Amino acid sequence: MTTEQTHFRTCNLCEAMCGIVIQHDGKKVLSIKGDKDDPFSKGYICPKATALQDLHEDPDRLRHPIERTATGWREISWSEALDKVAAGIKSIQKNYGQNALGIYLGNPNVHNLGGMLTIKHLLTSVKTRSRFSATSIDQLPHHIVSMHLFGHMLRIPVPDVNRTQHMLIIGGNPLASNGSIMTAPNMRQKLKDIKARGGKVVVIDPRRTETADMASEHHFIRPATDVLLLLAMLNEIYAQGYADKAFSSNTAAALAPEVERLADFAKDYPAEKVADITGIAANEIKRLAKEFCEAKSSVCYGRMGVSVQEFGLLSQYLIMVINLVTGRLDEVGGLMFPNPAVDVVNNSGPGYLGKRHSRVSNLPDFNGDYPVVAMSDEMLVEGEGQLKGFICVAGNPVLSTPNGEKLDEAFSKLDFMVAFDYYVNETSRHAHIILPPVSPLERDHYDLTFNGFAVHNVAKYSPALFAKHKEAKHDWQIYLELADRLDKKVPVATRVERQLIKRLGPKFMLDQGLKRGPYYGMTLNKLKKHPHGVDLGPLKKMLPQAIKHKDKQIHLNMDFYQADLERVQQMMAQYNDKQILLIGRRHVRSNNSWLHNSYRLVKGKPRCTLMLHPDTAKEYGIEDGQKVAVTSRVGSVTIIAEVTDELMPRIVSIPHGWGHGRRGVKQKIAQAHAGVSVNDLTDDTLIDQLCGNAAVNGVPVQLIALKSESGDTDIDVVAESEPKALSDNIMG
Ligand SMILES: Nc1nc2c(c(=O)[nH]1)N[C@H]1C(S)=C(S)[C@@H](COP(=O)(O)OP(=O)(O)OC[C@H]3O[C@@H](n4cnc5c(=O)[nH]c(N)nc54)[C@H](O)[C@@H]3O)O[C@H]1N2
Ligand SMILES: Nc1nc2c(c(=O)[nH]1)N[C@H]1C(S)=C(S)[C@@H](COP(=O)(O)OP(=O)(O)OC[C@H]3O[C@@H](n4cnc5c(=O)[nH]c(N)nc54)[C@H](O)[C@@H]3O)O[C@H]1N2
Ligand code: SF4
Ligand SMILES: [Mo]
Repeated sequence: MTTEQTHFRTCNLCEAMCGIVIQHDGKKVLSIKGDKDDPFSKGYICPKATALQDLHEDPDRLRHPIERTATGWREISWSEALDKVAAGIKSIQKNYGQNALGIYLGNPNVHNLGGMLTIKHLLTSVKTRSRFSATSIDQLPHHIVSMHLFGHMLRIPVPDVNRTQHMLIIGGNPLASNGSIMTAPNMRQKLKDIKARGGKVVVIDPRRTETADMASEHHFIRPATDVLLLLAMLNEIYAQGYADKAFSSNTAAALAPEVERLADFAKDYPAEKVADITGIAANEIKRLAKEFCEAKSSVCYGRMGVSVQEFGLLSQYLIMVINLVTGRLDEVGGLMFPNPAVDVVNNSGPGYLGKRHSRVSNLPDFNGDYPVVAMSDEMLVEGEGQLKGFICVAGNPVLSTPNGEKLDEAFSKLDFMVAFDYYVNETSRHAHIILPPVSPLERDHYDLTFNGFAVHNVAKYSPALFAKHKEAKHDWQIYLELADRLDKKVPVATRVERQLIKRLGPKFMLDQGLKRGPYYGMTLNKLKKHPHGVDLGPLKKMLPQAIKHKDKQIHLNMDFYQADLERVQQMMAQYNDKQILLIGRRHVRSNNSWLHNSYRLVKGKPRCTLMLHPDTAKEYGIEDGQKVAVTSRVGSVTIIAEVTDELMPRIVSIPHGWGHGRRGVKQKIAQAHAGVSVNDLTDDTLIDQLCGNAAVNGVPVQLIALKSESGDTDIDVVAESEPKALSDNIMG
């Protein structure tokens, strides 16, 4: 007889680290609820938490390795699969060179304890320099700013939301996303609390989002013009004399030798000059700056909308600089450095930009990864170094990176591809072999990354809820078993580490990290005794010791950023305020491209719609519910219009992660709610040239209203390219 039991864990689906309580009978999940005793999330969860059950039980989720044959997929044993993958990789590298093998690491890697701790073994064993990751369509600017200023790419300060009196949110929608580079469950309550204690929340966004709706104030802004708003604010901060006042009382600015030079940085950008382009009136910009400076405490925070656009890096730099010169960095209620129990900063390299450049598009690498926008050309353009083989680890770049159709085609031409994934999705359908890991409920969890971005210091460990099937494998086991097959001659230390991990599981490394961390007496055993987690207190002042530069000073690296103002000038000179621009959107029931196979999450009104303002709709003869062809330089999609004054006129929005109608996908529920992929419109040549980050917000598009009878047959959203059968290729 099975009895009902209770299990506590931390949800690993997004960055918020919510505590959950799972009732189960030893085999099946009975319910998933918020854990009221979790010191961090205090009972809050979002609707995605229940998807952990759906994912675990999903009949479409792969439980065995599969191989593509001329007649379809067939299950194969792990040893056969790993042998074939190793042979495939070796053959590519022998025939075309070490770097002819590409590898892409998707977002879920950073939500995976075992994966994070062991990925280096996979990377060192495949030895390729052709590495890519989701970072370059996401938080790359945050890493570069922190690397420059504080000496480490992961030394990223976060808003002290629990204590601030004024929060200026630029291009973030934490009510849908549950926060990012700001691990902060229940942002609705946190923002309510700011207002309740007499503070203010200001949102700058081309869409009146869920977050904007509950803010004290919201301003529309034309996409990718935030850099102008930020320059004008910086200019005002000096013009109104706030910067000088801040320096005298503030330690962080005193640590930045170049700070005086900032007085001139934005002098050519008075509010009057940027008002028309941004869409925010000059007197409003002046007021925004004044109120930010006069609040008892304040913090400026920018996320996807400001990072993943043409001026993402310069904008994130300006956000940091504004916090610095107004005395908000490393201050209670400002931008503060978390102090996680496992100090990832001290256990990893600081990062570097532009050591190498991509072969075809000549874009800089960051910390060994080339930008994702370079990926398809590296496969399609012939010549020495052309990618012929590929490993996709927990990612779906066909749906998640710009010019998805081109990438789709590129993958279909590879000689060999392997995907480590739960599903046959839009990307892994091109693989010759798919290696599926265990479900999140079958593994131990600790957030190595997101504790480093948490707005309150905590440590929480979750053991696996269910034992995995004896033949199933963790991601870390897949990495190590492949590494063993690929490089037999490894240094003794590496061999010993691999043996230890195999024997003890990667959690022994977590234990070491906890013991070496900043909290005396912290061990894995201690965390096991506290199933709800351990409260390590509010954020504390961390400067100057948080700085990783040897001289313990903040390096503003001004010349590098100042040079980018030339591009800003060009943008202003050529600006066309009539252009329709496309931006993205997130919904609380969606998670990038991969939770659409949970019926609970996709049911209801279709969410993959084109949002546009009534005036824009009228101008193009578009009615609510009508089909619209949206076209960009790279492609077209047909999508249903959702007319709403949430959007700024001339700005349209489509969420990413949809487009499951491509042939060969095997996720029944997702296919029945297919939608279209916005990344069939986003452009791999539209980038932030300062760092190579993708620019998916602010994409120029054209709109055409379609008569209902024209349907979507004239715009083909189903990929033409069918993957080559494995037997046609090197394994045959
Ligand atoms: N236009 C536009 N594009 C965007 C964005 C946007 O805002 N607009 N957002 C961007 C951002 S911020 C991100 S992070 C990227 C995400 O882009 P990706 O990381 O490329 O894509 P995901 O949709 O997260 O796909 C994750 C895949 O990993 C698999 N998976 C999940 N968990 C595990 C696991 O534990 N192990 C393994 N092996 N596989 C697993 C899932 O089945 C899924 O197929 O998308 C980016 N793309
Ligand atoms: N439910 C859900 N939660 C998620 C995810 C998900 O897919 N679904 N993905 C997770 C991931 S990987 C990430 S990185 C985070 C992202 O977390 P957020 O950055 O908070 O997420 P978004 O909803 O993309 O918010 C970006 C906002 O920027 C606005 N915007 C677009 N262009 C511009 C612009 O040019 N300027 C300004 N000022 N604003 C602009 C958009 O309208 C949008 O409201 O969310 C994470 N959480
Ligand atoms: S907010 Fe994120 S961590 Fe919290 S329950 Fe939802 S998906 Fe899980
Ligand atoms: Mo992301």
